[in-house]
Amino acid sequence: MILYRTAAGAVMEDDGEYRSVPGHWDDLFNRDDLGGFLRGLRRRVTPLRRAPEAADILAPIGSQEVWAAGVTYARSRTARMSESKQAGGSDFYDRIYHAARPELFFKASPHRTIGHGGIMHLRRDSRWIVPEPELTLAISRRGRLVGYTIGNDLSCRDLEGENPLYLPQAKTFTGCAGLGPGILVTRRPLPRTTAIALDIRRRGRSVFCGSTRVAQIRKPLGELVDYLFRDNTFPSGCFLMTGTGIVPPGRFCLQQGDQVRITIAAIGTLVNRMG
Ligand code: DO4
Ligand code: MG
Repeated sequence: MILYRTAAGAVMEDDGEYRSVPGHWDDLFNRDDLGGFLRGLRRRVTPLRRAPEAADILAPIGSQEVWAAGVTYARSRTARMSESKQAGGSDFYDRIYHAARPELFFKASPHRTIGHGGIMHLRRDSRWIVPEPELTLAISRRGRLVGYTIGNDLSCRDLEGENPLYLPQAKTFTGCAGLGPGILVTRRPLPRTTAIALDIRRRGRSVFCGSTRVAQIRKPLGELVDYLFRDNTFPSGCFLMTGTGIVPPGRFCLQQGDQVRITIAAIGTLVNRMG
């Protein structure tokens, strides 16, 4: 079951049928029995006559914070080591890749988060910006898995490479986080063979595509959540982007007008234009 947030309220999709879901988004997000509640609606609520229009789908976020884990894939470690070599920062990334404590950072508040079909923002003082396609966990205020969505951890490689202390500026700015289109509601682990695919299109032509698999993530996802919730509370729940395993080569940089498409088959495709 996929839960969408639309201008008219929450909508669930199940086996190609769409139903309105009663309730406030933050309350739904934090229901311990969300899966059971949605399954119950299949009997009680008549399906909508048609699917919500793509333009009506909002980011699946209410009052949740968006956090992110970093250097969870070998590809990310290699890319960070090379971008920070000149600044002498490369050792940090190798060490964090092997360390027990993961890299976790605040990524975005709801107002910096862009949903499916929305325009993300390229920082004007960066010359090296890439999308980071990331499996993203939705986690309730009690630390329980609500389900999975797709995240784009838009990142400025020149800033983070110049000095690791610039990380907050490289990561957090207006329109920096893509999220959606909806949340796959399940408590079950995703199969490790699940693919994450990125396609970047410029003037209708693909200029980069790549893919990875959930199995390439170095740490168990539950361990990332445990660290995130250590001495940290999330009154409305949160999202956790789990790191990127796809980094475009060399100095590849996004341009205004590019379309970024991220697909995780069980969840859908998150599409955003860069502005
Ligand atoms: O430390 C840099 C950020 C790492 C990151 O965002 C990732 O690996 O996805
Ligand atoms: Mg990332």
